[in-house]
Amino acid sequence: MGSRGYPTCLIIPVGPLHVEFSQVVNLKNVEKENPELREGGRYTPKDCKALQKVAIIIPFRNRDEHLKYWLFYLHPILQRQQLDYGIYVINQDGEETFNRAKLLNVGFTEALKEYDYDCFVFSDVDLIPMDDRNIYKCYNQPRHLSVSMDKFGFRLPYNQYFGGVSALSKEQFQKINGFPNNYWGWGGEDDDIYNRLVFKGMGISRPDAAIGKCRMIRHMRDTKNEPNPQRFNKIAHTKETMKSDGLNSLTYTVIKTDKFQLYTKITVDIGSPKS
Ligand code: UDH
Ligand code: NGS
Repeated sequence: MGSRGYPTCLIIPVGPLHVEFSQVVNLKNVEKENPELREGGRYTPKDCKALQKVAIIIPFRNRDEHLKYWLFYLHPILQRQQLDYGIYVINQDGEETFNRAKLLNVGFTEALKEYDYDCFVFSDVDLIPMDDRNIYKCYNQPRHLSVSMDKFGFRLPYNQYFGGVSALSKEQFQKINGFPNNYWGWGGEDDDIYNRLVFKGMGISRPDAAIGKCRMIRHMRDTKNEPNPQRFNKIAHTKETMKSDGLNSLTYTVIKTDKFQLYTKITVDIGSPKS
């Protein structure tokens, strides 16, 4: 992309956005409303130099209705933010217990095979920002973006909370050996990531509570994502386990890659708790 010589892109935000989930989203319409997207959900600003090259990684299984809302709301926001971005939905194959953090490691690795991304935004499929000044980019310190969620009364549930939506540069991610691979089921993996950042001497950067407002699409608990009974014991040992559990121990098999107009879907076999 010959962006050299172009001026840095100027962001003109809207500010607070109206977000609701009453209307059904039709993806054909979303495609029409976002004509500048390239195959796989890629966008590059035309006449200016993007601030950053951002891969957005979404851990996924069986949440197509949520994904439609996410694509409907996020594509226009990300384009207004003038990011050179790509959307990667990492779909866990099979019926084994869900593993959010391992899927995120896969997303990081696979996205880098496609393009020289310098920033990675990890987002749950059911979280929509309510203000486009919450920029989906990386900062000097790892960024927590979903700081003010409706379900927590628009505040942090606890100070160390790092779940929902976060952004790490390639260097920040590699410094912590990526995310843990062995949190199967719900809970704790985001606390483990927080621990990793702290043990590597980093701090968390956050937008203020007004700009960080976001809505979660209400839903029932998923099957095969029950609370992990080992999570408390595991987060007590991050300091030792992070050396050998992460990017340096990641194994998986890509089953299928679909390049849609609005996103890239990578279906992956990540094994099971026993393997
Ligand atoms: N995810 C899936 N499929 C699953 C499980 C998780 O796509 O079967 C992804 C999805 O991106 C989701 C994220 O992983 O947003 C995190 O899932 P989670 O179950 O940890 O978190 P969430 O906040 O639900 O979505 C928490 C339990 C909800 C119980 C609600 C009872 N009213
Ligand atoms: C903590 C979990 C986190 C989780 C957070 C919010 O207790 O993984 O709650 O959960 N940590 C442990 O269980 C050790 S939520 O209210 O969104 O379901 O992200």
